[in-house]
Amino acid sequence: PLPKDTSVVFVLGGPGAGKGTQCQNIVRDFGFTHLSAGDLLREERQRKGSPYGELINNIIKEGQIVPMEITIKLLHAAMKQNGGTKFLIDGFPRACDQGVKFEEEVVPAKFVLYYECPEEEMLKRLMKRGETSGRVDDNIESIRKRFVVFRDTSYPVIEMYNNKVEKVSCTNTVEGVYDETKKIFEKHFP
Ligand code: UP5
Ligand code: MG
Repeated sequence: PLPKDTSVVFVLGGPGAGKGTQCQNIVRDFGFTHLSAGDLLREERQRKGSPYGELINNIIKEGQIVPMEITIKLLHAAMKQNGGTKFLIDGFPRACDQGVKFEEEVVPAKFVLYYECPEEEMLKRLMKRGETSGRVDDNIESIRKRFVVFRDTSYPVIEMYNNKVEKVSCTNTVEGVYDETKKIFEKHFP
């Protein structure tokens, strides 16, 4: 079981909005542990002996969503193993039922940080990152699919959490976006 005072913040936003980038700054200033669901899935995909390697790879390439049992198991295990009490859960939940299940089985989220970004900006960032990232989903075909899944399945999560959502616009510089982010964390974790 997790410590009683465990705090979780869901960090959401479309593909390439800047979730991972901002999480690094929050970790530095507010002592959180950053757990990217996508990173955990990519790690699991590479792990020798993982029964899910191929499944995860295919789903990620198609921009689809990995079954939540797998993702929640990886997140929960990483939280227990880390031993800390403050977690940024980046890129999860990607569908409403995933949020419900995680909050039931693991811990309720304190709030939801939503990075809002227009698709054309996310597209530009991902195409640029794709020149060097080596990610199987940083190509135009996969990116288009990721956008559709975000719009249809993941955006409703933001609507579901409604009054628990802190929205930050991402069309600024990394520093500008972080200024806004920082204010939110200072409010919730004084
Ligand atoms: N950049 C960042 N901020 C910038 C700024 N303000 N101005 C200019 N440039 C900026 O940033 C993306 C790029 O933009 C970087 O090059 C950065 O320098 C630049 P990053 O911080 O990496 O954005 P992020 O939002 O983290 O983008 P990411 O691609 O990681 O988001 P996704 O949500 O698409 O990817 P994730 O790794 O979370 O998931 C990948 C796949 O895994 C999913 O598509 C899905 O198939 C699967 N998945 C699940 O199935 N379930 C899950 O729970 C999670 C993932
Ligand atoms: Mg990321």
